[in-house]
Amino acid sequence: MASTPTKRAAKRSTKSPAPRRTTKDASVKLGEVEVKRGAGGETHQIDGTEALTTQQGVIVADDQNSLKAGERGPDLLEDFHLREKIFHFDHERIPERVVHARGFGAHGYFETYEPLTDLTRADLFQRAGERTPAFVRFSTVAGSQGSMDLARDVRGFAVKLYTQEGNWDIVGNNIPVFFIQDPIKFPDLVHSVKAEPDRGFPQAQSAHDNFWDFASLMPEATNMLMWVMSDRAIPRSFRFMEGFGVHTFRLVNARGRSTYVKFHWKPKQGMQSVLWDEAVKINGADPDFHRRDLWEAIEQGDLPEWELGIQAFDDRFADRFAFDVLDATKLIPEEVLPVQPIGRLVLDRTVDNFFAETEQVAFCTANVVPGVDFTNDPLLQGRNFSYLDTQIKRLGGPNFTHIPVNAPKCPMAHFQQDGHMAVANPVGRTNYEPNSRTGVERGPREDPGGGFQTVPEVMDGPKRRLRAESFADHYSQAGQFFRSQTAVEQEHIVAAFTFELSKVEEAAIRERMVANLRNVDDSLATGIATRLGMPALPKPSPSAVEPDQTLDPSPALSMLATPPGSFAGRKLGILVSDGAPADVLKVLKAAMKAESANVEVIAPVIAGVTLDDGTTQAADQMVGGGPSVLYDAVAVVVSAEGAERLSALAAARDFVTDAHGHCKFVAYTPDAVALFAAAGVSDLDGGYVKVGSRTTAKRFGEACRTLRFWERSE
Ligand code: HDE
Repeated sequence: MASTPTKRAAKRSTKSPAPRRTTKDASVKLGEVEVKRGAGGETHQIDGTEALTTQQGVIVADDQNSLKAGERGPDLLEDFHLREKIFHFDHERIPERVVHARGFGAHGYFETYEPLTDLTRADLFQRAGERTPAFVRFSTVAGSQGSMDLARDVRGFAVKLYTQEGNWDIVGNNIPVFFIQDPIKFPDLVHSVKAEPDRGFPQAQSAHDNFWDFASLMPEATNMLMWVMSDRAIPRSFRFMEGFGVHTFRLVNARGRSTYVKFHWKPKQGMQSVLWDEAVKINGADPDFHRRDLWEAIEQGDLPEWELGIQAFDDRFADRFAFDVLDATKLIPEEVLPVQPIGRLVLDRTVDNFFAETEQVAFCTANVVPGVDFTNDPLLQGRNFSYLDTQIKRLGGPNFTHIPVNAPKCPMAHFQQDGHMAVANPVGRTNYEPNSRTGVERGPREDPGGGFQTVPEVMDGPKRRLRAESFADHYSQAGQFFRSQTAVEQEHIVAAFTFELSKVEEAAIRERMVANLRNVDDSLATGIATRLGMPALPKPSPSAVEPDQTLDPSPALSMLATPPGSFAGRKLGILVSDGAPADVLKVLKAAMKAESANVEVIAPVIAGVTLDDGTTQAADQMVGGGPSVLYDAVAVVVSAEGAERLSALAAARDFVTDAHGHCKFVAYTPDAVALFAAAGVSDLDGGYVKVGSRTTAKRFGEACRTLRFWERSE
């Protein structure tokens, strides 16, 4: 008969009190599902603390020393605790995603605004106010799991909606177009951007020969290149970026009528990016900047929110539109076809365990529900194969849907069984269909009425490997994107191309790229060629279709043309010193509260400072650990003596020079001017606000709503 843990432990140890069996804290929560620690859902306790056990549930008496033969003798094979511990550790890693390896996830819900019965029979769109649980994972594409957050890259924006009729994944990006038109080029694209195979670097960067060699030979990538060289590719945070389903999908109503749709996620917080110089410095100061931001916002209750919108259209629109709606390198401008809001996504819960949820979540474009269907976008068709396939490799077998984060939250019944790590096998005797059983023994049956139906699109045509003629215009929308940007954004694009191409060693690649860009916009190509020091502007590369330079600009493509006009959810960094005026600090904090913004205090030492009224101000960061790149705006609130001391610190001077160079709004007290001068900033332009009272602090808060004082860069 098995002895109780209490008896066993009592026999084993004379020192520690006997552990008791208790049901307190008997389970851990992984997502929605409670995982019991023991079969009985109990844990062993010693003095109110959970007892350490092996995976077999045996209480461990000594976790400090392995079992040895003699005091200085060799380790013994019979040490099952040592072997189990090391064995499990050895197998902790699973293959990282081949792309989008670095990601960060959170839970939330999607709320439907109004029923969309006319457009779709999808269950989640049938009732106003319906809330559907959601899991979202944001990611970068090129870097490994341990790479930095602020890489110049497209961001993944993958949403899993646990609807009552199955899981629906919208596996999108923060850029509405893609590099390639055909899935057969995806491995080449990814090989080219990842580390070069012989040397194993660069990490998480497109600024190298292989990427630009490939990109310059693939004119279809040009539109996407414009986006990745724009500030969209260095977002301020996940909360401040748009998301796109990219492909054209279908919504299908109960009568089987299908409507084409493009999906858009619009951040309620507005869009915001950082400058390249900031991105580079943030990567050093806080490589986890984006994940920390999302984590903190949710933990503080400042819940990130996006509106889901659709561009809905029919065949008539598709036939008339200048570009093929099945071509993922093209978008439909919002000015041509407005985005209609249909619901909102709110992220309200951080994960309990990064590995269990963020790492093991498995998205798949093929996860659609009745009322949603695919189109023949070749890229989408290719993805439908790839995602399922890659999960099997990554998660080790076909049962990854048993993992709580991947499991549907609606009823499920099928005859699929066994395989690695099967934890939810069907019960009963019958595991095949048809069968002659009755009652519960009969098992599930198909439902032609309620089940998923594919739109019966008529297909006709020869079986061939080809690229449709309608996919041939590679430059017109790239030019439209460039011309839709503000002057500041255009300058950033020119600078980004210049930087990236300056890292390319082979002159021929640089030249070929600039030759392609001549088909986009001559001012863009000339600007880059000049900055690269090219002796002559190359001829435009031949293009299959004459680029249309007359497309109307689309202001919706520019971030700065559509500013949020709000500082909410942003962060002010206040640099303080001993003797700093307490009343100014107080009014600044109040002004930021009124803007729904956060404040961090940066002091010469982490212990904080003593203010002029004798109170102590704790610090969130010491000056070397809280550079101004981590903040959306800064304030320098110091005493005369404090300014002098700070002037001697390189980190404090950099705090000012960077904030200035990055066009940030700066609040200051009069004594700060000495520090500004030491940092080489003597011309205090309109972005500097002297703060001494509630009114001036409020004025500063209002100025911050513009996010940056761009006039400084002109
Ligand atoms: Fe992906 N992509 N992709 N992709 N993708 C993956 O699936 C693939 C594409 C996107 O947070 C992989 O689970 C092919 C477009 C996101 O877990 C893989 C093609 C868009 C994520 C894969 C594309 C995306 C992935 C790697 C061309 C925007 C991360 C790991 C036909 C609409 C999801 C995985 C997460 C991940 C294949 C193109 C977005 C290998 C073959 C276009 C957001 O299956």
